Amino acid sequence: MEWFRSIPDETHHRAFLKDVLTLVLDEAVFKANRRGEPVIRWRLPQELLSLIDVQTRDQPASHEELLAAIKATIDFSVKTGHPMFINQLYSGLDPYGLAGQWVTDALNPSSYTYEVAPVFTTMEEAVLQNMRALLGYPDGRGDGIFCPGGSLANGCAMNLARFKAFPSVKTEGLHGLPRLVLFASEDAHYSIHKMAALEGLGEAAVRSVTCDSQGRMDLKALEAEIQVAKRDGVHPFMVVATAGTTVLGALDPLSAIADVCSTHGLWLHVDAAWGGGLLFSKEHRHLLAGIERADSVAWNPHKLLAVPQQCSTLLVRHEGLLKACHGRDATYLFQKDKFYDHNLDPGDKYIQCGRRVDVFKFWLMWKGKGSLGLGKHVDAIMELSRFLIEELKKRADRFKLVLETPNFVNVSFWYLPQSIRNLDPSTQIYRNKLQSVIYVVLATEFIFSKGHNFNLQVAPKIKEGMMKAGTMMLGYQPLRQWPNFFRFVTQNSGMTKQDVIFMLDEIERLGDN
Ligand code: ABU
Repeated sequence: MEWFRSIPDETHHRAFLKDVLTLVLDEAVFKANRRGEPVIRWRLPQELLSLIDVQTRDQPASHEELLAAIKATIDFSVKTGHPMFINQLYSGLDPYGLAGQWVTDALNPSSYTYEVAPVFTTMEEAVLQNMRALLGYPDGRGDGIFCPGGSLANGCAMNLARFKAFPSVKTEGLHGLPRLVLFASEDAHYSIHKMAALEGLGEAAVRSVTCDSQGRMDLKALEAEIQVAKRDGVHPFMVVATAGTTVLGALDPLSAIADVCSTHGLWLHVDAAWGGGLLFSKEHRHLLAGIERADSVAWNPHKLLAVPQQCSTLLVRHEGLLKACHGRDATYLFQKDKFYDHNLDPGDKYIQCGRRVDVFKFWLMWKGKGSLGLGKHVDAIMELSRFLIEELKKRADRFKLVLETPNFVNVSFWYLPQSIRNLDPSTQIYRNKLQSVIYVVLATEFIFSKGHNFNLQVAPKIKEGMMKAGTMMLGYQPLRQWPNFFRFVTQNSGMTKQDVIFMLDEIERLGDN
């Protein structure tokens, strides 16, 4: 087989691409995501190496070999569009989104100048403006960028907030600046610490604010931390509020935090990477009340709105600040004497130079469903999680909610296997602890002391069972004082109530095996 040249030879290239497309549609899009098909065919790396030849070689592979490798890659990859992929803050497979991804990839643009990406740079500005309008910025004014993930969106916001307070930081770095600190809740995303380290603030610059019983930033604790910082002689410059914490899905009280920020002259950044999509829902958007007062907002449409990975944005109230903070005027790209208005080139307000286009898949979904359709998508997911809460309450002898009344999509819960439930009811441990969280801790210890093969942890064992059976993927984690619990999150509005029941039944089946 002759090697493929990069200028398309229509006969050969078309035949190959058609074969690949058929394979992808059959194996990765439709069949793969049917109920009853495995979410994953779990294999260890050594087994995978015997199934897929991952080495690249001097000699070209034949088309048949390539098609076989593509099929194996699909077979042994996780089917994130499957209704039972409920593991992470992304899932679902949207046909418009996928089509948008394909069109983008076929055109292979880099979105820094109007001349190489006229349609996409224009669409980016329109979509960012419409997102700002949804936030509640007057007429959608302000600025914004697409980011390579929510962590970098948060990092850019921190950099902007610091630049606004101390513009000299761009040229002089940290020299001569006071010790800067910012505030984020103890459940804020870990990127805040990462970015503080990356940006020379240091992890210790992030003052952790305790959460209330629902996982929301505690306002009294925030005020107290600000006072401590001022007493310490350090310089507070920013508060990071979270609209949808990763584990509990908590929504910080944004209006009240905005009041605190305005009293103390602090930049308010809202990390709405997860919760931002609520703004499309007429029924639920009130949960983000106060977001319109933020100086900046990180919002990932690839999360709640199920846009294909990756689609992250940073929206900013202050016009011109991104360019002032990030700009470098590289003359080989951003010539001022272009034959068109050079202000159409968005590239210099970004940190990256070359940049993949993430707007088109989102634009196509928004266009194809309308704001109303995206709102219905959010409503359907919220309804599903309310249904799960009811089901968990019906099974209260077997499941225990971590938060009794979560108000976003996340539903966190423990499963109490039969071996725990069958504790002798006459014992003190049973009588005292059945209804309490402590019970779960004691119960896992009890299992361990009895030599049950639960490796001290119920959730990891059930997780292993579901992945090896391929029936579903559901995440778990510990949080603060709580031992491992399951976290239900979905972004797949194709998931049904029957799927939720299947999930609970499957946990019971695996947990009692
Ligand atoms: N910030 C990425 C979220 C990962 C997850 O919790 O699924």
